[in-house]
Amino acid sequence: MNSQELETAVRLKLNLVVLVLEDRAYGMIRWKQEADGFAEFGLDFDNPDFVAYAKSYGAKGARVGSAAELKTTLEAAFREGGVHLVVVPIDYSENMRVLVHGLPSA
Ligand SMILES: Cc1ncc(C[n+]2csc(CCOP(=O)(O)OP(=O)(O)O)c2C)c(N)n1
Ligand SMILES: [Mg+2]
Repeated sequence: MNSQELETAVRLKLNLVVLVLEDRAYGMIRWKQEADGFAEFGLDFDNPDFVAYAKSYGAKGARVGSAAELKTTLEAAFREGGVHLVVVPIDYSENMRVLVHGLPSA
């Protein structure tokens, strides 16, 4: 939640790959609140163009369009070196079914 640290990473010439899970929301907080029976409130947001945002810092930016593309994009980023931001559209809508209702309680 402190994306301006991209500046530090670029300035120090780090080899760093950052993943952004893009859901236009505070997704995990929504999921936890729902699991605890709270009403949903104020959790949806618009996102910036993260690829353009990364480039504005002098980092490389990419957005994946499929699960298969994630692997090739990450491999290329690690191979190339430098600072990369990889945007991954994510769908948390299965969380309740899989991770709450689908798991036996401890
Ligand atoms: C600087 C800062 N402010 C607030 C928080 C509290 N916080 C933890 S997770 C979260 C929501 C994160 O949303 P997002 O980055 O979109 O991740 P998602 O849960 O959607 O995957 C917040 C506000 C924090 N960790 N750091
Ligand atoms: Mg989010």
